Amino acid sequence: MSQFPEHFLWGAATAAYQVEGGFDADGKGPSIWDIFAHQPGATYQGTNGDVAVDHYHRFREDVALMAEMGMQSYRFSISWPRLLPKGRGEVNEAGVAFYSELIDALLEHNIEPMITLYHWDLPQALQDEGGWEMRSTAEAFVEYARLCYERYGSRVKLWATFNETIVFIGHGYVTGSHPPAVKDPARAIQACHHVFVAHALAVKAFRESGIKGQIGFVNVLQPHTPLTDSPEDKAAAALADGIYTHWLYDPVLKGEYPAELVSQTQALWGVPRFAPGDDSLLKENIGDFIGLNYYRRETVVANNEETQLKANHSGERNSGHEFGFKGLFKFVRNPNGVYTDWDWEIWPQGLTDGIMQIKARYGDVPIYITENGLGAKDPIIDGEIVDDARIDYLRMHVDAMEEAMRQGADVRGYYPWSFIDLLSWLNGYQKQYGFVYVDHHAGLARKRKKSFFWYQKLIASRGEQ
Ligand code: BGP
Repeated sequence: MSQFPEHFLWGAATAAYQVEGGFDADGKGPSIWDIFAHQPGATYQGTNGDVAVDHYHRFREDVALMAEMGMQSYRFSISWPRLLPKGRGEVNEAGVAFYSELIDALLEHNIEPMITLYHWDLPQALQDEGGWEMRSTAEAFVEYARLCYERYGSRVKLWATFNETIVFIGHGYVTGSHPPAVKDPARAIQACHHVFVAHALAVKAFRESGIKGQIGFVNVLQPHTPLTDSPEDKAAAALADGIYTHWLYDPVLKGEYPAELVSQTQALWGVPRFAPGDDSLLKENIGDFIGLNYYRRETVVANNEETQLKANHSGERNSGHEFGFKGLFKFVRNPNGVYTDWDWEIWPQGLTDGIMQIKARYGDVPIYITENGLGAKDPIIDGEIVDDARIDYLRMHVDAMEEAMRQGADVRGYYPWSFIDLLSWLNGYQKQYGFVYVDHHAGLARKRKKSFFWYQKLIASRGEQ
């Protein structure tokens, strides 16, 4: 029997920089991604989000497609510098109006908006002042959050503050592959702390605003399995889990850092500096839900080799994916694993296990699966986009999510990544995730893929199909 209750939300997700385009339209200020992606060699073949898939101008057409597919909710992010070009202060009313019209269009089609306030496009003006390393950025974030509550709060019930700390902090301050392209774990730890402070301040402001809704945090869910049973590999996998999961979930779900892990890693990157009052701020402002983005697991070994932080951005299998920190852990290929062209292991069981681990550690926190999907170069046969591999991937993960619900997890919605083909941050437009194809050789025309019709049936049958 289906585990999906009537109020379960079947949705899909996107993020501003990846779909909107209009990067300098109607008074928008530059974000760190606008600047970064224009630097030679920063992204795969120099792709950027200047135009993206032009959702900024075509959102009505896109919302009509969402409605046709039967989507009940749409997770999208707001571009902070579209609303506040300098990050704080003067409001760009044209930017405010864009999201206002988008929200109205969604509601006209009975599609519940879920807003992500921060999906990585920090106003460049704030980066120029030091970005997330400065506590003042957390204060500017709350000003921005309040503006969004004020303008959209009467119409929007579901809110998330941040998307995936591990990615924008990890890549922004450790691997250096995202802006601001720093490679210094100690700076990462402090920037990350200011993100938690910003989250807590925004949760507090949300509750003060009286909005009748829920606010949460979105994190990557990435299980780590040791390659062998050796105590070294097991310890390396546990450490990777601790860093990827506990370090980033505990502060927003328990209001504190995992003490044991903090002392274990102190010699490597120090400890976050707290300002007076941070302790109680974090503890008193736990969000209402957690959003989980699940794509893959990693197989882990202990690592004494030099640090290597290379990822596959070309979509050619086995093209130099080597990711490991000296003395900590290294990700290796699972010899029995099934992989995507970008060397991500497909492991649906990890979604069930991961959800159950969250429940075991944090209790009955409501969960939304805020991202899940397959990045692939979709086959086109006789003009049709026959993305059977995506359908298989999503079907297996819907089953895995349902299994966690059967085991008692409170999962309230599912948002595959992504509604439409869009810009993959470092992999260009060739890594497709959408239900809707975008033809870059035909004026960005939209076309329904095979998975569009599959998801339409899945929603109509409430997960049965
Ligand atoms: C998540 C991000 C998304 C999206 C997705 C797929 O980390 O929240 O914005 O891009 O991953 O990743 P990629 O585009 O690198 O394949």
